[in-house]
Amino acid sequence: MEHKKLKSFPDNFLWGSASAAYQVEGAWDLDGKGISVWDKFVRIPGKTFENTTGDTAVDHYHRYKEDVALMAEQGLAAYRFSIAWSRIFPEGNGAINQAGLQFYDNLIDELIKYNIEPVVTLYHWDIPQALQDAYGGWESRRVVDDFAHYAVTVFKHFGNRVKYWVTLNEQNVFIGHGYKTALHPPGVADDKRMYQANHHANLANAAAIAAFRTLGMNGKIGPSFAYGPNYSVNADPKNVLAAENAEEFGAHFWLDVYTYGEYPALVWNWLEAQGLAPETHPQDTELLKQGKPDFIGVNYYRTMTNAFNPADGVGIQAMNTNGQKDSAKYSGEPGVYKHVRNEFLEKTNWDWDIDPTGLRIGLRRIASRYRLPVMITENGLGEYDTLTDTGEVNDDYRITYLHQHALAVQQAITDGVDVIGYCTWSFTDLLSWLNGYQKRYGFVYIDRDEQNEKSLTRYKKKSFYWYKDLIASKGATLSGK
Ligand code: BGP
Repeated sequence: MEHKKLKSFPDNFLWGSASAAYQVEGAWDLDGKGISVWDKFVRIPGKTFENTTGDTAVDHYHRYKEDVALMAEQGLAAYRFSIAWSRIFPEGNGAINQAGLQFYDNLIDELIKYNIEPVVTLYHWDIPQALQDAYGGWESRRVVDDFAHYAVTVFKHFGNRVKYWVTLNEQNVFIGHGYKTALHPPGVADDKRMYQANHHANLANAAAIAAFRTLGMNGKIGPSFAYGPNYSVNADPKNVLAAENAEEFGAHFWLDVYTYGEYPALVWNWLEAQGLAPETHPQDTELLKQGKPDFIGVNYYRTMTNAFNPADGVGIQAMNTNGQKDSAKYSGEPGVYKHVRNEFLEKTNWDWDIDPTGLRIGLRRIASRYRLPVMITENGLGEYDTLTDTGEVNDDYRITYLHQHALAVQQAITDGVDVIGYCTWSFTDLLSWLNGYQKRYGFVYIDRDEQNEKSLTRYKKKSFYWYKDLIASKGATLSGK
């Protein structure tokens, strides 16, 4: 629908930006921090682009005051960041590391000093290695209690200052890459183990939210989901069916559990037939139903386009982690769907389709099926940036991308979707898990690359000023009204 006039963004809209502990902090073994699975994984040669690590990352651990001052200068209303579980519990459970709490106390206090709302993610992929060693991390039910205990600890400690919490970041990605493609730790490729680990993550998510309710926390909580809405390549019914399969397996399979405490029957039935359904306990459904979130966090980067895939069809194929356009191959799930090229969309140099309308479509689908508010917890463009001799980065491509996506959010709000915030990915440049430092997302350029930490100096990009103006206008500059 084409609206004659777009609704204004709400006054309390959270204009934000986001990061994750491993990607920005550095200080991987400082001040009592334990080792996480990523600290170990990146040390296996060939796992990341040019063997990059987050050992120093962009040194946010030591430079958080400078970074928060830049956020304040930009006028950010919210900053989403994650707590490194192994900074608080170096062994995953047991003794608390006070220095870990202190770091996040300092960061939160600094944000509040400038009226920036902290949005805190409990888990952005960095489970303590000690729990991986002790019982296989997400593959054991024991993780549910340990995660809930960690969550309760940080709720109690920071809850007087933090009102927005994200439980798990992109469960679909850390489980998929951890246990199917083997691209993330623990580097397993086994569907049966994947669905079991995923079930435990569902329980952990629900246990954290249930504890949040029991404690009577004053705030809102929800998971962040990597949502790539699915299209059919054309109107051939067998391709439309494949696209619906992709939406069931790629979205409802998680979002239904978060919202309704139940797996979608269609996927569950398929998993049972394949012998892949996870082992469950009779009391699981009761716990899952206690995990209903206050909002759904959406991390949106792209849509996926689908076609029929026969039972002996294509499976997992190579991703593009080197920034050479057209080097990615399209993956699929044999007998279910396969992803294909969308000829209507441009791609980034990392082969991600650029599709602002897809964000509007995704928001509407969530509103329609789940009837919950949405916080966009990530959206951004990963691209090469060039720092000029005069210290400028003219990232007009990023401005265009963000402008079009923020406008799609405004259109979705006008359609009737309850969107409570928009966090770009990311505030500063940071480590891209598998793509090193050359795939940049930030408003703030960081002087470092894969080979060399260089000066780590911060430079404001052109997009920094664009977002500053957008926030100051409360979004009015988007549609020119
Ligand atoms: C999301 C993650 C982020 C971030 C982003 C960009 O999946 O939650 O942590 O990395 O994607 O992805 P990438 O770094 O692979 O380009």
